[in-house]
Amino acid sequence: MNISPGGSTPASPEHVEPQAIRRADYRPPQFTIERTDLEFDIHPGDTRVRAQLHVRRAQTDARELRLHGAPELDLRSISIDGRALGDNEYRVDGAGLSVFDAPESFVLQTEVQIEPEKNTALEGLYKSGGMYCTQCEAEGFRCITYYLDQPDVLSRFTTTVEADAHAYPVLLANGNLIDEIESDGRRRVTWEDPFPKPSYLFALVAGDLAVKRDQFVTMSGRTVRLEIYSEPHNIDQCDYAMGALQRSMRWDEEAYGREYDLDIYMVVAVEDFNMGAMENKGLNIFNTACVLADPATATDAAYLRVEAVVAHEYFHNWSGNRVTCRDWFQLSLKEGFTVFRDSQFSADMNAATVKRIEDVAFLRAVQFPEDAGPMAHPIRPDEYIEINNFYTTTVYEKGAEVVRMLHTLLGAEGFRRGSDLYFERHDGEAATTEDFVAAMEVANGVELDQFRRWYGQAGTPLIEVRETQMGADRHLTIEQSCAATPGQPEKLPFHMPLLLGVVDADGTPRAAIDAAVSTDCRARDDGLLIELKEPLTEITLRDVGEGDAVSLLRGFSAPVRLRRDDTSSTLRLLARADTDGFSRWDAVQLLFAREVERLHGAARPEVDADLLTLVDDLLDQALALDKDAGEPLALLATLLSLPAEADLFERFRPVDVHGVLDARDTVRAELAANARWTALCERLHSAEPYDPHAAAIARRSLRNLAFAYRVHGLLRTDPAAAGELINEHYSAADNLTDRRAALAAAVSDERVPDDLTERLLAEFYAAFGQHALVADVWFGLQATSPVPGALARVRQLEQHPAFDANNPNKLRALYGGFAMHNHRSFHADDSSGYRFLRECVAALDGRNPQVASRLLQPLTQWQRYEPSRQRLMRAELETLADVPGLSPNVFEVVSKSLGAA
Ligand code: B3K
Ligand code: ZN
Repeated sequence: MNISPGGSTPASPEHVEPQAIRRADYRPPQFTIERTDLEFDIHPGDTRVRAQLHVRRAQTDARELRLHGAPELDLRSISIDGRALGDNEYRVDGAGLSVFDAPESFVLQTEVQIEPEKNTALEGLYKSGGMYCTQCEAEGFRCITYYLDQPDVLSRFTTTVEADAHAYPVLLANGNLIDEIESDGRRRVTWEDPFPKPSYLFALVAGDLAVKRDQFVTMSGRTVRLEIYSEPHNIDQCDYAMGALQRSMRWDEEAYGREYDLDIYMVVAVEDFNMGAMENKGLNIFNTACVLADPATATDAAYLRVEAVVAHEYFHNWSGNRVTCRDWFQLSLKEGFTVFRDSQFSADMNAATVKRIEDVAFLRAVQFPEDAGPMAHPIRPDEYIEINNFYTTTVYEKGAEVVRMLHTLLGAEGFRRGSDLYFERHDGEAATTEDFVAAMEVANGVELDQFRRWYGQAGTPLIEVRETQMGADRHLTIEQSCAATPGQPEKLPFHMPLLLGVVDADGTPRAAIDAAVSTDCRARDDGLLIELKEPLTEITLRDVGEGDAVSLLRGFSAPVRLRRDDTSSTLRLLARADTDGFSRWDAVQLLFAREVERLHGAARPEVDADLLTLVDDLLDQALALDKDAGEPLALLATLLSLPAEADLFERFRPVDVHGVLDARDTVRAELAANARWTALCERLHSAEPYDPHAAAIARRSLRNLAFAYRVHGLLRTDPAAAGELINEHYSAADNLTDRRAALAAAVSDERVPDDLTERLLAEFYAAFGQHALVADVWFGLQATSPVPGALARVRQLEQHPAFDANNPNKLRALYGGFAMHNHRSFHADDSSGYRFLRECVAALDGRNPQVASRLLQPLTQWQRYEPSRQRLMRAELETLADVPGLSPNVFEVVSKSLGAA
C-alpha cells in the first residue's frame, strides 16, 4: 500500500510494446547525486530501504527530477530537505518517480518497501538460499530504490544494513566498515565507499556466512585484507580462489601498473546468480561455479575458469570501476578491455597457446554465428530494447579481440603507454570507447581513424587469400570484405593486423622474411606484421618456393574468417612444423573440417590416408614427450581434438545437422582405431595426487583425450571391454576431471553397456551429488548425451529433487546442456526439441527473464539450417511471440530473430 495514492499512477495494465533506446539520443544527466546514504532494514517479508540522496541540478534549465524505479517499489514516504511532499509535487508510475519542481540542490529522502524473498528474477536485492544479496548491473538498482540508475551518475555511497543478528550475522556492503553495533537481537553495520561510483556497482550481502581471510601487500606497501565468504559448507573450497586473487593483484601491478585502492577486498559466493560474477566495488559477488574449487568438485576447466573470473572481476576495479562507462552502449569499453586483460593474465599463468586456441574456438563457435545472425551488432551497439541482451560474445569477446588488435598494432609498450594515459585521463569518470581509442592515439602519436570502424560496424570480415607461384617468389593477393548485417548493408574496409610466416618444405621455419608489400608492414620475432587497410593488399614473398608453406593469421591476429586456397599438403606442413601453435591447430582443424565436409554424403566413407598419417605423426610427437612436459602436451591435446560440433556447423550452409554429425563420427571412429592411444594413455598415467597446475592439467587433458579415443576404438570391436575400461578409469580417479572423463565416455555412445552407465551415474550422484556444482555436472552430462532418448531423460531429470527451476546453474546445466550441446536431440526431426525449449522459455520468462532470453538463443539460429528445419524452428518462435506479457528480454530476441524488429 502506498502512503500517498494521489501521487501515484499504477503501471498501465494494457500491453505496451517495448521501445528501443538509441545511442544517438544520449544526453548528459540533468541532475547528479553527490552523496547517497542508504539504510536497509531487513525483515523477511517487509524490508525497508531509506535513501537520502544529495541531489544537485546539472543542467541549468532542468526542473523535473526523474528517477528510475521498478513497479515493485512500494513508496512509503518522500520528502525534500525534511519536508514531506504533497500529492501534487511528485508522481509515481511503472518506470519511476518524478519530482516536479526540484530545487537547485537538496536532499531527497524516500522510504520504500521491497520483498526480496519474492524476487525470482535475481535482479536488485534478492534471496539466495539463506542469504540476501544483490545484482545491480545493468539496471537492478532501480528494483531497490528510486534513483538515477544510469552509469554516468557517480555518487559517494554510505550503506547501513540492519538485520536479525542471529540469522544474518554477516552484513556487508561496498567500501570500508565504519560502524557496527548490536542491540535487542538486531545487528547494524555501516559501510562507506570513498570512491564515487554508479549505482550498478552497489552491493549488499546479509547472511550467516563463513569466511576465509588472507592479505595482500600492494606495490606501495599497503596491506589489503582479503576475505572470501560462502555458506559454511563451502568454505573449504575457497583456497584456490584466494590464491588466484593474490596472483591477479600482483599481475595487474606488474602488467598495467594498477594498484588496489580500498583497505579490504571481499568476494561472496552465492548459489543463485544469473551470470558468472559481478565486480561491485570492494564487494564482488560470485556465482559459486566461478569461485569454489577443490579436486572432488571442480574439473581442471573449472579451476581455470575460477582463476580467470576472479582475475576478470578484480581487473574491473580499474577497467570498469575507477573508469566506468558513460552509457550502456559503451559496455565494451569495460568488458572488451577486461576480457583482454584476463586473457593475458590466464596466458601468463597457464599454457598460453592453448588459452589463445580456446578463446578463438569459442569466438568462432559462438560469436561468429551471432555476428552473422539476426542479433548482429557492433561491439558498440547503436540501439537496444533490453540492455541485458547485449552482454554478448560480440561486446565481450569480439570487444577483447579489438583491444588485442590495438595491442598488436601498437606493440606491448605502446599499448601500455596508451592504457596508462587512458587511466590517468579518465580516473573517476564515466568514459566512452572513443576516449579509449583517443588515449591510444595520443600516447603513441598515431592516427586510428580507420581502426575506429571496428566499434561501429558489425559482422565478421572475410579475408580471401590467393597464392600464385611466380618463379622463386610467392605472390599473395589478400582481399577483405564484410557481409551486410541488420541495418548495415554496406561496410567500409577495416584496419587490421595480419601476422604471417613461412615454413620451408623441409619443415624449417623461416627466420627472416623478405617481402614486398603494398601497405605498412614490419618484421617481428614471430613473423611479418602486415597492416591491412585497403580492400585489396598485394604481397610478394621472395624465395618462397612451390613446397614452402605460408602461415597466415598467426596467433589469430584479427577476428576474421580466413578463406585460403591452399592444398592439404601445405596444411599438413604447417600442422607439423609451424612455430606458431595457433597456426598449427588451425591447420589441423581445417584438415579435419575439410575431411568432414568431404565425407558428408560420400558414398564410401573412407578417411584420407594422409590425414591419418598426420595424426600418427602427432601421436609420435606426444609419445616422445615427458609426462611433465606441460604446454607442448596441452597443445597436442588441442591438435588431436576434432573440431567441436558447433565449429563444424559454421562451415555448412545450410547445416544438415545429422549428416554433419555422422561424418564427424566417421572421422572420430577412424582416428580411434589407432592402437597407440593405449600407449599414450598409459604413458601419461601419474600416481601423483591431484594438482591443478598447468603441467598437470596438460597431462590430464591429453590423457583423457587418449582415453576417449581408446574407448571409441574398443566400442567398435568389444563394447564390454570398452565398458571395463570406463569402469577402471572411473574407479582409479581421485578428482572430478578424470571422473567426469569416465562418465562422459559412459554417456557418449549407445554401445556402452546400459547397466554400467546407470551404475556409474548413480554411484557418482550418491558420492558427490550433495555438492550443488557436482549435481550440475551430473545433470549436464545426461542432458548432453547423444544416446537416443535424451529428451525423455531431461524431462525425468526435471522432476529430480536436486533440480531447482529457479536456480540459473541448474537451468543452464539441464536446459542449456540439452539445447546448446545436444545437437542430435535438440534437432530431432519431429521438432520435439524445439518445442521443449520454447515451453521452457515461456514458463521461465515470468520468473527470470534474463536467463529465459539466454536459453532461447539456439532457436534464433534457425537461418543456418535446411528449409524444413527452419520452418519448424520459426514456428516455435512464432508461438512464443504470441505469448501475452513477454518480458522485454524475450520479446527483443524473438522479434529480432523473426525479422520483425
Ligand atoms: N559486469 C558483470 C556482468 C553483468 C551482467 C548483467 N546482465 C560481470 C562481468 O562482466 O564481469
Ligand atoms: Zn566483466
